[in-house]
Parts: sequence; C-alpha cells; structure tokens
Amino acid sequence: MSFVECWENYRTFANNAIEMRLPRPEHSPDALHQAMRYATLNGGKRLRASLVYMTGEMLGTEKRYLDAPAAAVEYIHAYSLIHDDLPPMDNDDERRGKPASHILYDEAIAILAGDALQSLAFEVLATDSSLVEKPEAQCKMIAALAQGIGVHGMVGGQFLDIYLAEDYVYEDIAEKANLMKTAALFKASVRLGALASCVEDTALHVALDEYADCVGLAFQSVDDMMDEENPDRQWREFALKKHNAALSTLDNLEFDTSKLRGFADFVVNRRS
Ligand code: GRG
Repeated sequence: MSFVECWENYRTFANNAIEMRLPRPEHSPDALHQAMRYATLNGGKRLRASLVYMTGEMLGTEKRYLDAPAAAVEYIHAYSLIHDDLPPMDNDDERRGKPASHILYDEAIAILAGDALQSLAFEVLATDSSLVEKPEAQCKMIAALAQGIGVHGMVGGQFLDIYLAEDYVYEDIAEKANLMKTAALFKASVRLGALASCVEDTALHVALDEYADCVGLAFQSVDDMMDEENPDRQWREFALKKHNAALSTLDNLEFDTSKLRGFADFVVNRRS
C-alpha cells in the first residue's frame, strides 16, 4: 500500500493523538488554550506525524507507541508556524487559508501559544503513559527532537534564512538553511518513529537520516517553488534530484519501504 492510500488514516490518527494530549480547558487560561487548539487542529497535512507512523510501522512498531511522538512533532511544527507568521519573521496574516494565530488572537498570545506547544511536545515524550515502558527510547526521542529543532536544526536554519539571505548566491548556504529549517524536523520525525521500534541497526538509522534529509530538501524546494509567481525550473530539477537520492537511500533496506517511497513521490508532486 502506498503513502497516499494510507494518508487519510495517518491524518485521523494524528488528529486524535494531538487532540487527546492538548491541555484541557479547565486546566489552562482560556485564550492561551484556545490559541493552542487553533494552531494545532486548524487543518494541516500531518506530514511529520505521517513520517513517524510510516517509519514505525515499517519497523514493526504498534500504533500505540507512535501516537505520542506523532503528536509531539506536530506540536513543534505548529509552534514553528505560529512564530514564522509573526511580523518580525515572515509576517504572514494567513495560515492554512485562515487568519494566522497572531491575527486571530494577538502577538503576545501567539508567542505564548507557540512556547507552550514547544514545551508540551517534550512533556508528552517524557510522560506519555504509552512510552513509560520504553524509558531508553524515551530519552533518545527527547534528545532527537531537541537536536532537530534547536540551534543546529530548525531555529538555526531560520536564523540562516533570515540573516544570510543576501548570501544566497552561494547555493550551499541556501541548502544548509533548508536542511536545518525544514529537513531537520523531518529527520527528527523519522528518528522518533525508528526509536519507538527500538531496532538497533546503525546502517538502517544512517539510511533513514539520509532519506529524511533528501525528502525534507525536496519538500522545501517545492514549497519555495509554489510561493513564486514564475517558478525557476532549477527548483524543480533540484527537488527531483533530492527525490531520486531519497529513493536510493532506501534501496538496501530489508523492510517494506513502499510507504516512504510514496511519501517522497507525494512531496515532489504535491500542489498544496
Ligand atoms: C523561535 C521566535 C522563534 C522563531 C522560530 C521555528 C521557526 C521560527 C521557524 C521554522 C521555519 C519554518 C516555519 C519552516 C517551515 C517550512 C514549511 C514549508 C512549512 C509548511 O509545512 P506544511 O506544508 O504545513 O507541512 P501544514 O499546514 O500542511 O501543516
């Protein structure tokens, strides 16, 4: 079965996992609580959660171990989108065809909702009842997510994107920024799925890391292309090159890689 055939299921799994682990209204201030729900439950393709589910399933892991990490990566993704839309960042008034969080609420609430979602992601990994029977995997998941989103990952990539944008004539800086800003969270998602499986196989983990890097770069490149009025053909060529590289990383794995392959196809063929 391909990724697209399973995608609807993954989205449903992810939506339930996200909703279940959000704080209850009676336990959190009203507007902050609503802003956290709005940013996480307001649509979204659930691609990062799907990577957790697909990787975990490929390695034989039951869904009940994948829900918490799937929710965690989507909380981080939602936090990054809230902050990315703020005036000092991308300054976007809309997200997913609806008002951005800072427009619907205000900037302070949007910042706080992003902050709270970030800490919720780690709280879920550290305390979710489904993971307590796998304490070693739990610690590794927390480390993998922290590494993926910090100064050497998503936030560092955003910094490069904003402050070194004028140096983009040097393609390697653009690629580095995208590797950190976008691919690092894809990589963390794949790693979380793999860690939930507790499979000890260095070659497998290296291949999956490479797959996620390539697919993340292809995804960002297509995203940039969709933003442009006259997309440069080079973006498409770059995305296809990374797509092919992503598929090659899976060639020697002794698992059913069809869904990860389908995901890579989806990433380069998507229109939204
Ligand atoms: C810490 C103040 C502060 C800011 C950090 C984290 C951050 C700002 C920026 C991260 C950079 C970022 C937002 C990258 C996103 C890349 C991207 C193309 C996102 C869109 O992903 P989709 O299409 O979104 O999967 P949906 O809506 O489907 O969930």
